[in-house]
Amino acid sequence: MTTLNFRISGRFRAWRESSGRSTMEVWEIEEILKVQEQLKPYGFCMDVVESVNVHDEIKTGGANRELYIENYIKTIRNLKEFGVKVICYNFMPVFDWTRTELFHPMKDGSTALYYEAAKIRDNPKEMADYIQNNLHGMTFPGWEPERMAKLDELFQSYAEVTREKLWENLKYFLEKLMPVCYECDIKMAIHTDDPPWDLFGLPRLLVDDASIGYFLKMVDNPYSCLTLCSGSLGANPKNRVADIVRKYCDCIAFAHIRNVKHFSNGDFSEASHRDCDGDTGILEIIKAYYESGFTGYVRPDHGRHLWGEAPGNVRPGYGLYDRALGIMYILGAWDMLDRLKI
Ligand SMILES: [Mn+2]
Repeated sequence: MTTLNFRISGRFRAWRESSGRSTMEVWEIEEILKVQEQLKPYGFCMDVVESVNVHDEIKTGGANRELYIENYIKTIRNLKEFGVKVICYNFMPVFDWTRTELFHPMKDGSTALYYEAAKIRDNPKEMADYIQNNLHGMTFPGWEPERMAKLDELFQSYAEVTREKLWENLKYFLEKLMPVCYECDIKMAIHTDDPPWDLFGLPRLLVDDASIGYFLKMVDNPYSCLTLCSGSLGANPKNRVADIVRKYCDCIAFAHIRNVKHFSNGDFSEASHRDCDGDTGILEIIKAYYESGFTGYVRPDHGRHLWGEAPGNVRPGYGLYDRALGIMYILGAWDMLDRLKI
């Protein structure tokens, strides 16, 4: 029987955010220890850590990048002490994941994250303010208030960063990390860009089959892997996510499984994990992982806000119930594939 590993990476991320410290600093042993103690009673391990964020100085190739790369390396070494095997990160300029509405009403009475294409053509500040105001004191990696307060400066620092330059800076960063990753036996798993297209004139790199192929060739090392997010790639209806899974399965260290629904005007909404509720092809994706013999880590990604989850009491996209339903949906499909196996 093929094994599907679920891990509680989201919990660790939530802790980092609530700690109120900048994600750009070194993650110190004492801090990580506190998380481990929090996880132990539940029987969870820390194989996967999400959102060890990459400083903008590294992405832009700024004057202080060596310092931040050094910090990153120290964090990798510290995480190694706790048995971490995979670090999920992203290389998106300025904004992390981007949505225009955090609690969009759905037909079934729930709410979900929503992307309205027309709004993205406007001022990025408006969107950033909207996100900040609707987090109700919660923070997200990549949306730290101290970063967003300096949005003009941030955009300025990316002014000269072309797509080619951004690829170069990613390569530089990874090549510095690879010997440490080998030594620590920790894989760097880049999250695909969300959504997978340029935003506000900022280039985005991991957006489709071809760019993923380019990335894997650029730093051809078993410790440079993918966090393949079906929801982020699936936001572009042209991306056939199940085919991408089959093609690059050996390089996927961490799978995010999530569903999105497209609209003809370019908008998209997040949806339940159930295949027919969206357009991502969740069952085909699970089948692709199964048939490729995937043994990496997987988690349901974002979910709807259900049963009283509302602004102020839930981290947008990270409701408890729908992600639990997502786990059972994925396991149900996986178990059925196992059952049908000849
Ligand atoms: Mn994801």
